[in-house]
Amino acid sequence: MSNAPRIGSRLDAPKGLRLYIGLFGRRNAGKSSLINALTNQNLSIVSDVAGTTTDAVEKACELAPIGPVVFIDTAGVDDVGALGQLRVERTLSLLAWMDVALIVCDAKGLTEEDTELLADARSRKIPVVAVINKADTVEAERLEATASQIRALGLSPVVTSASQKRGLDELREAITELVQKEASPDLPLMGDLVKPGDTVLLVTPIDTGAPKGRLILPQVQAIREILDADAKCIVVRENRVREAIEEMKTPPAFVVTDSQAVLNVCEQTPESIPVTTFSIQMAFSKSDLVEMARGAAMLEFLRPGDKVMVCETCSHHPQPDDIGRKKIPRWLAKKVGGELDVDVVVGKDFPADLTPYRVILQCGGCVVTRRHMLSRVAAAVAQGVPMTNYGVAISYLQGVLPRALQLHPEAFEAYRQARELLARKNP
Ligand SMILES: Nc1nc2c(ncn2[C@@H]2O[C@H](COP(=O)(O)OP(=O)(O)OP(=O)(O)O)[C@@H](O)[C@H]2O)c(=O)[nH]1
Ligand code: SF4
Ligand SMILES: [Mg+2]
Repeated sequence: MSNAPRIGSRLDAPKGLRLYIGLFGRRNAGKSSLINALTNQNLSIVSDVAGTTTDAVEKACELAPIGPVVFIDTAGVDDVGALGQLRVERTLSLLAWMDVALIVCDAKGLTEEDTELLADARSRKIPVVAVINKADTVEAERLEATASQIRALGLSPVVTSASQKRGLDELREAITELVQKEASPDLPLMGDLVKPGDTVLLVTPIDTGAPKGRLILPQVQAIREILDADAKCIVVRENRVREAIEEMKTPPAFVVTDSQAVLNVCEQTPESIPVTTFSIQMAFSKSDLVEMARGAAMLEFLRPGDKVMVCETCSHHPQPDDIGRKKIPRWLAKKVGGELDVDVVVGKDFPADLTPYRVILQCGGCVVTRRHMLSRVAAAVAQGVPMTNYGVAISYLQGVLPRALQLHPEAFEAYRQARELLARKNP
C-alpha cells in the first residue's frame, strides 16, 4: 500500500468516513458484477434477471490502490412498477452524496435513461466515471459508437468486461484520479485557530451520555490538532472552567466546549476570551458553517405548529433525554411558545422534497463524509429551506450565539444579515 494516494485522513478512518463509491445504471448493465470483479470477491448477487439488486446495499472493502472504501450497489434506474419507482427515487437520492459515482452503461449503446443519468450527475457536479461494460458482447464499431455517445456528454468512458475481468486496472486508475481531484476531505476541526505556543482550554462534561473510559472523537481530534500545532491544551470538566482560567498565567487563546455546557462556560469565561463549541467546529470542518449560521436565523421566526426536520445521520441508540429528539425540540418549543411539528429523519437518506419544512436541524454528521453533508446543504439551499446544525442551534437557544461565533465572523455576519431580512419579512 506504500503507493496508495492519501486523501486527507479519510483512508485511515472508520467505515463511515471511507470513500463512498456508488454504482448506478440500468438493470442488468453489470453493476453487481463490476463490484465483484473490482474487489475479487463475491460481494454482490449477480444474475441475468433484470432487477436482481433491489435495495441499495453497502459493501465495505479494500480497493487497491485506494484503500478502504464502501461500494454501494444500487437498483437499476429503469426499474418499473410502483415499487420500482420508489427504488429509482432512493437510488437517485444516493447519487447526491457519492464521492465517486460509476455510471455503468451497456456496450450496446446508451438509452434515454443512461443519458439522463449521466447528464444529471454532471449537472449536480457529482464526480462521475462513465463505464462501458460488457465490451465482450459487441463488435469494435458498436463499442466506438457507444463511447462517442458518452464523449458527447463531456465524459471519457472506461471500457470494461466484468465477466472477462478486462479494463479493471483502467477503472481503478480512473477512480483514483477522480478521488484525488475531487475529494472534499474534512477541514481540520480547529481550522487555523491554533497558533504555536497557544494554550487552548477544552471543556468536556462527563455525564451519563459520555462513553465509558474514553473521550469522544471530536474531543480526541481537538487534542491531537492542538498538539500538532505545537500548542498546549488543558482539558477540564465544566465545573472547573473559572478555576482553570484563574490559575493560568497567560489566558487561553480560546475555549472550546461541549455545546450543552455552552451557557455555563460562557458565564465562567471572561468576555475577552473567545468561546466556541465542538459542534460549531464540527460544522466548520464537515459542513458549511456559514450556511448553518444563516439557517439559524430562522429559529427566531418559528411559530407553534411549524414543521421542522431534525436529521440524525446515524441510528445511534437514543439517550433517554436525547439531544436531537428530546432536548432541542423541548428548548425550541419553549422559545417559540408552543409545540412544533417535528419530523426526525434518521440515517443517510435525505428527503427529496424539503419544502414542507420551515427549518432543518442537522446533527454533526460525524459518521458521514463532508461531501455527504455538503450535498444536504446544497439541497436545502437550492430549495430555499434554511438549514442549521445542532451546535449553532443550541448556542442560539442558550442565548450565546454572538459569543459562540466570535471566532467565525463570516458565519456571524451571515446569521445577522439573514435575521435582518427575516425581521423585515415577519414584522
Ligand atoms: N458478457 C458479459 N456479461 C456480463 C458482464 N457483466 C455482467 N454480465 C452479465 O449480465 C447479467 C447482469 O449482471 P449483474 O451484475 O447482475 O447486473 P446489475 O447491473 O447488477 O443488474 P441489476 O441488479 O438487475 O440491476 C449477469 O448475467 C452477468 O453475468 C460482462 O462484462 N460481459
Ligand atoms: S452527530 Fe449525528 S452522526 Fe454523529 S453520533 Fe450524533 S447523530 Fe450520529
Ligand atoms: Mg445488481
